[in-house]
Amino acid sequence: MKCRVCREPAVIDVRRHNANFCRDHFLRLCRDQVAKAIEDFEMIAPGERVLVAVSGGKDSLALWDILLDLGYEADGLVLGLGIGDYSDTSTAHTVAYAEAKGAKLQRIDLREAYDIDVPTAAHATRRVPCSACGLTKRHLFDEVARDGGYDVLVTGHNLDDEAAVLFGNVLRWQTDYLARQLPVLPAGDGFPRKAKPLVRLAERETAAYCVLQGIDYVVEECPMAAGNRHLGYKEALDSVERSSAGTKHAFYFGFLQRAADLFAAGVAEGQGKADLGRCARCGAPSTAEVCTFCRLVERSAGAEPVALRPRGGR
Ligand code: Q46
Ligand code: ZN
Ligand code: ZN
Repeated sequence: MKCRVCREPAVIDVRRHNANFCRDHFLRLCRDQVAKAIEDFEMIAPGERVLVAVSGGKDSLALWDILLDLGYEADGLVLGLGIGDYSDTSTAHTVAYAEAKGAKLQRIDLREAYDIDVPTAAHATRRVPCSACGLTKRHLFDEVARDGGYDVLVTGHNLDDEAAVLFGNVLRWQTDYLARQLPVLPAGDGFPRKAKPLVRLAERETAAYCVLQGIDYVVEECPMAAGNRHLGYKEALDSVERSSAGTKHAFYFGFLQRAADLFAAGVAEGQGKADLGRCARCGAPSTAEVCTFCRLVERSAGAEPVALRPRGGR
């Protein structure tokens, strides 16, 4: 197995590109793919300030590393979600990376800041954990980006994630979601611009990137994710990809090139609904007087902490 670029021994094969790469050329491939996504979709302009939503997993740490390498002013934000050991390990990897790199990291611990954690908030509000978690993350990422004057908030969604979400949205013809499933969403209505610079990299590649760069990341999945639909869609697409390399890429980028505009037509610009008001408590854009996050905190703060429960249990 030889590197496609330099003919030295290769360390990884990328079947989607029908090629093998040595360490250096694989790392360069990853950076080039991120740079291409940023340029093609106009995600980040030179000189803009970037906030990276970091989870401590391979994707967000690889993303942060590549952005710093490409010369962007990229700060990290990590949330202590209170999901048992998983959250502690995730935060520890993120802090270790930031310290080693001398990168700026902001931390918000839900228990310290709001007296809540994801399992307890899910229980108190009768939501499934990923719903309580998702709305909390979106709220806090948006808030920190807004308050910190960042131009863009980036997340570590990779090609496998986006293809799986697209697959789920198509299976259920979620046309509203399809209209917004883009690699970049413009700022608007008090929301920051949001971008996913890893859409040209597969999960296996971000993992290999971290290993080759010596970046330690949390390997376990979140315990709340077990059995969720998203993982099922990923497995289904993995099995297609195994017999036909490049299918995920063709599926996702084919959607962007040929179908996304059709769904987006008629949907108002920006990310929120028109005429959004502001939450009376926190000032976030909201359709109600008090936003969903403030209501979640109101109902969960001070509640007896609940033990971790597998998904589906309440
Ligand atoms: S962290 Fe949160 Fe994910 Fe865990 S509880 Fe669900 S949403 S699975 S990305
Ligand atoms: Zn090479
Ligand atoms: Zn609020």
